[in-house]
Amino acid sequence: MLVRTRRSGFVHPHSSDITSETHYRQRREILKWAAASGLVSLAGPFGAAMALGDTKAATGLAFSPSKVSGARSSEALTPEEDATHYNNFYEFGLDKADPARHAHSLPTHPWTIRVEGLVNKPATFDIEQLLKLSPLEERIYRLRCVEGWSMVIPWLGYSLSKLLAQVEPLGSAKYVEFVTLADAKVMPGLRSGVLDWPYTEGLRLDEAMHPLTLLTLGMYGHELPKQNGAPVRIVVPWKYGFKSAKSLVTIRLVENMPGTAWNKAARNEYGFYSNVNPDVPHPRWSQATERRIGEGGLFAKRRKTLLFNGYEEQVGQLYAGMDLRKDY
Ligand SMILES: Nc1nc2c(c(=O)[nH]1)N[C@H]1C(S)=C(S)[C@@H](COP(=O)(O)O)O[C@H]1N2
Ligand SMILES: [Mo]
Repeated sequence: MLVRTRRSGFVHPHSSDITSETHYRQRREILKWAAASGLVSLAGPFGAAMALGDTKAATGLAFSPSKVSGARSSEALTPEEDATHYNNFYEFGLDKADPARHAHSLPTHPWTIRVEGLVNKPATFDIEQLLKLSPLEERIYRLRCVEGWSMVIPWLGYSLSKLLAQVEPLGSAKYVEFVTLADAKVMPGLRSGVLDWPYTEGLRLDEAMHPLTLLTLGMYGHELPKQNGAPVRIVVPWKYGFKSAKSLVTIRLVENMPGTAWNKAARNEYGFYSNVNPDVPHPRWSQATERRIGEGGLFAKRRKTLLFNGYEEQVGQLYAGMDLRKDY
């Protein structure tokens, strides 16, 4: 548990939760950012709870419209409790409750991410370096899972393009491959053969460079919970949730379209692009509507799914001239 001191307002680790000095500094960076941006004070009575990493508060919190990007301000945030207890992270089990139950075993500090492949300056970054690279922004994005549910989550991060610019992609780089951690010692889910581990994903380079593609280090005003892909993940809001790979260890720029975990597992069900599209059904179910997690469970009215998850205006151009039924 973390405690807040009256003098500085900073959060110090309690003796029961002494983590490494780096971990502590990383937390402090995120909290400093949250305070500086007014996030904590804006959050009013929820602020302290958010800063303390309490997963129960912040329900339906209304942020000032100027902070909203990528989601209509009329949409309520998904309660943090739901966003952190209804997860897909197959490395920790197949049940939605498994990641919250088991991901505590994931050691996230120290952590480095390697950016390599067809680049001028391959480099390894630790989390502190990532935090220094660019100010964190809050991006409220819808996340639409291919299974037919969605959430609205306030992520903290910055455009992946800022990281990619650091390594200077070569002209021959056409795709970006994301490789996530696969450590059987801490990930009980690796015993299951549902996917070919490590979980990998990919984007076309122009998709990866699109400003909406978020290198994500936090959510709800604090660092990412482990079940949500700590310490660093990708969020691609116009694509099905599985494109948003968690707990990244390598980002590789490549010439050819990379294989992806779900495409390898079921080629006819999950294509490379995986853009949210109400008109292209999954072979086993419709994608026309979705259930918003936190809205009255199974009895809540389903919402209409929007093309590109509602981000058509921003990303539609990337697919001009493509047949989205063929390139699903
Ligand atoms: N490494 C890894 N990343 C992953 C997954 C996974 O199983 N392993 N599941 C994906 C799926 S299907 C979804 S819907 C989102 C869920 O993200 P969230 O739990 O933060 O909402 O993570 C994606 N990223
Ligand atoms: Mo998903």
